[in-house]
Amino acid sequence: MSSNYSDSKSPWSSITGPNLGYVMEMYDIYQESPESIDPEFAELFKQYGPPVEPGAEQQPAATAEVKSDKFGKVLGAIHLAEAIRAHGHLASDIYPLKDQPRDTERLEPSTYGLTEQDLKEVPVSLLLENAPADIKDGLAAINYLKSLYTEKVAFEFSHIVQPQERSWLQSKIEAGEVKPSLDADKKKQVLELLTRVEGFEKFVHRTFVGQKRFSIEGVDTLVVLMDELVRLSETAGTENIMIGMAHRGRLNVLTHILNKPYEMMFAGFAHVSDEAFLPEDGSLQITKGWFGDVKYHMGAAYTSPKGTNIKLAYNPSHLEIVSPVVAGQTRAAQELTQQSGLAPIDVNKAYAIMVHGDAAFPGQGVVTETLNFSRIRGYQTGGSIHIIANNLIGFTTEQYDSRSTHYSSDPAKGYEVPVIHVNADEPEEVIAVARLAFEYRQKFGKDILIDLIGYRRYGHNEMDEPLVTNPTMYHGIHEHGTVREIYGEKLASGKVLSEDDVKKLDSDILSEMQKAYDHVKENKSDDAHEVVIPEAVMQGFPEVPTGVDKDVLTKMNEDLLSWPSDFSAFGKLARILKRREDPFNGKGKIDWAHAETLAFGSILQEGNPIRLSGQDAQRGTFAHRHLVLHDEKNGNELVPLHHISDAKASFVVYNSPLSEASVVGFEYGYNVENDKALVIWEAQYGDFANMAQMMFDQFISAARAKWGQKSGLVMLLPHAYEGQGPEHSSARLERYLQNAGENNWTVANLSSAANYFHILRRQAKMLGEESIRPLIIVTPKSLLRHPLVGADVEDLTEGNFQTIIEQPGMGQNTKKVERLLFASGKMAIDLADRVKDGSEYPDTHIVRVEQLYPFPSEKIQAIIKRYPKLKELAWVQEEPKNMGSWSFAEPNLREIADGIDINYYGRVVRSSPAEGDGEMHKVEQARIIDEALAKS
Ligand SMILES: Cc1ncc(C[n+]2csc(CCOP(=O)(O)OP(=O)(O)O)c2C)c(N)n1
Repeated sequence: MSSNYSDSKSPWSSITGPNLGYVMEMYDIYQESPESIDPEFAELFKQYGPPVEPGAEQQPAATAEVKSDKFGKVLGAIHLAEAIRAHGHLASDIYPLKDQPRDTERLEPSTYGLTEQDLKEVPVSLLLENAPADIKDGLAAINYLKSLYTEKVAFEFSHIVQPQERSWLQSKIEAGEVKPSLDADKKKQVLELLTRVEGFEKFVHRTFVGQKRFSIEGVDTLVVLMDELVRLSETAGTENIMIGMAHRGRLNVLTHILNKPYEMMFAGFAHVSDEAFLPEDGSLQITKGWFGDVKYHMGAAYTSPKGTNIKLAYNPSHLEIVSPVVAGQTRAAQELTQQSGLAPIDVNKAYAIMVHGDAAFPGQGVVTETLNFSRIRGYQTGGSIHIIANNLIGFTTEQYDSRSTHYSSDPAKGYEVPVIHVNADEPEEVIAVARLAFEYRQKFGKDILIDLIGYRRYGHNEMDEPLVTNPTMYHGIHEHGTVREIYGEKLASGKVLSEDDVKKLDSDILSEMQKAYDHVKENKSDDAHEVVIPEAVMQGFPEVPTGVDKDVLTKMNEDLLSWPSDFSAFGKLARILKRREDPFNGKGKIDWAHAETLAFGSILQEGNPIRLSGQDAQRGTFAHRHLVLHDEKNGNELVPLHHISDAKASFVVYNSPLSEASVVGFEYGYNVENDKALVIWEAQYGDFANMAQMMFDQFISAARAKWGQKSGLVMLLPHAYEGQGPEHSSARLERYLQNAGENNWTVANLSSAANYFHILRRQAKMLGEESIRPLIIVTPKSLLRHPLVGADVEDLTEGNFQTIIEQPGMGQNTKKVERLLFASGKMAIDLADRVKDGSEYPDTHIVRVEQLYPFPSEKIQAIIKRYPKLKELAWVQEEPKNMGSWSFAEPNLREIADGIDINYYGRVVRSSPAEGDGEMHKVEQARIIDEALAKS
């Protein structure tokens, strides 16, 4: 067979690298049995002979030609090179303690039947594109690849689907761009930063003995990494960096990334007010609640001299839960919402840095929920930079008890996130990795993960003795030098600094800290600063008119129903929606969804953007909403709310991914960042909200009291007992009422579309005000289209939100009424259905409690006073007695009952919220109504 490969017409001339390897493999098979390969290939081999590496004629004689009997060796070398790229990470030197096995077997030439001599004979260009000039043969190429893929940085990116991304990463790595390249000045800066990082921990350790700080020591280079990202962001003109992180190293990040002065930090440890030490230039902003939180949960916002805003999100103890919140904050910072239509997004304006723990990352599902946002249109932010501050331990639990994956970072691979592992003892490599990650995000707009592998110098907190539970690991740690020591020695031996300079840097920084603490002691005010509940929170929002001018509503309704002539709406839906003209012509009622759309339109006209999300939120779980119409012929989307006159702000409605925790967190974060936006999350059914329980407990209900963080988030929780079983009946209202306090949120269970219209508008008017608070609305299912719930146009043009509604027609004769029944939502409508005009129940009056919290005591008291013969106040509810609103309402009623009997009508105490059987439900519901309306 010919071995003259220089024929320029050869089809092989344009085939390189792994593809060439494949062709060679085919050729090997062809030689054995020509008929077993693709006939087209066989024909080419017949005509042109075996493949050749391109440009072989320019190679030195030794490598210009590959004898066909060497194909096996060449193939082996190509496989070896690919193995280094794909599996080099398993053999890499990324563990500072060197306590993990390095799997080098598949990187040995012998595994592929190769000797060093064989490798020397393999042409470089078969193994490496654009090889550096000093790489002269295949052996040198393999060693070069090993130096890139198996030393202090390791890469995993073969799981990425897009070839452009893979080859971009490969070319960056193989061009040596992820190798240290710092000049002497930068090296000195890095040492100074590391000295500060370590010095801060040392200073606190010995000055505030026994106080928890969740020391960063062992992953000190986390600060170096974040500092580099900040610098890169400043150069790129990024406006906002949103950081989410847990306890580990947080105080150090606050100090050295958000520039919270040492004085403020030490004042916190000394339990004295830190206010006096807040920088006067306004560069640092910190909010505080009146009830407070521990120092390693507090956030801050810092504006760097170059104008980049860096925000560290306030954070509960619940690991990883802040990730989606930060994603939502980031998205809000990227969107332009002050014009009608969709909100355009500029992902270069902001990005998130999410710092994770190595045990929490694979353990907490909210991490993958958040990763899943990365390419979903309503939630993506053009890529977050994830960092695992990997100390190889969680509390006392070692990796083998923590996860089933090889790396902590492995869940990210399912989301096509490139993973870079880096030895945390190597600050220069860490900086190189930061640069690659930043550039990758800018280029591909996708998440990337840096697994910063170090160790934890102390126990979980500094009082723990880790030798008790993790002796082997900690014997190793006790013998291991600190990152600063190792780097200081390196700079000294490289003559960048003298040993004395290194020592002096350390002592100078410690004395700077001592001075700062002396300053605190000299200037401390003895009274720990007391933050009081803001007046506006306690007062509540005034009753403001929320009606909308009839002409405005009429025009809006027309706009909403005037679709472009070339838009083909689904016929049946079009007919249903066109019926929305009727109430404006004096026929029929405005139903729940119609009222909602009109409220949204009016809010947009008043300048507040709206973002609504939830599972199937566009159509609505109960096929009632239809805020996005789909052209039946081509699937094009039409959002009628984008076409109303005079809208001044954006409107978006997204079908969310099927998750609650992360979506609620995201919407919460969005709303914190854009406080003028009406942000609404809707549960598919109300009780699914308990999948996001920690968002309600840790953020939505408590964030203001803990951190002074305001929120106007609206949550719609479908609820009602309609015989659909335990999981589709109750929104677990009791949970929200149990957490109610200090006017932290509004909880409503509504029975009227008009009232829904007004409460949404009232909420929009509160946005950006001191009195803002989240709003939880228990929303209907069958009541969505119920005639007793629908509104007339006039109900929307006048008035405001009604915290209570008296049953029309009842309670007329004040001298006869002996019983006052209270009910909310569907229960109130069931009662209304039964009593009709009320004429058969002269001794009874029904009051619908629309707003449960804050409880409308004054209004109820006024009604009680109206009826001198009252003998009974009765709470009627559909939920079991230990659920729903009874336990909350009872003490509130007792306070104003003035001795009148208080009774309960509803289901008995149960462990499950509703019957599984629809017929049983009907019997039970009828019993409650019968008993509640039994005449005395
Ligand atoms: C949701 C949740 N569960 C349990 C804890 C208690 N806890 C605090 S830190 C910790 C270990 C975390 O390990 P890792 O994620 O590796 O972070 P590290 O502390 O090692 O930095 C645990 C279990 C918590 N804070 N949050």
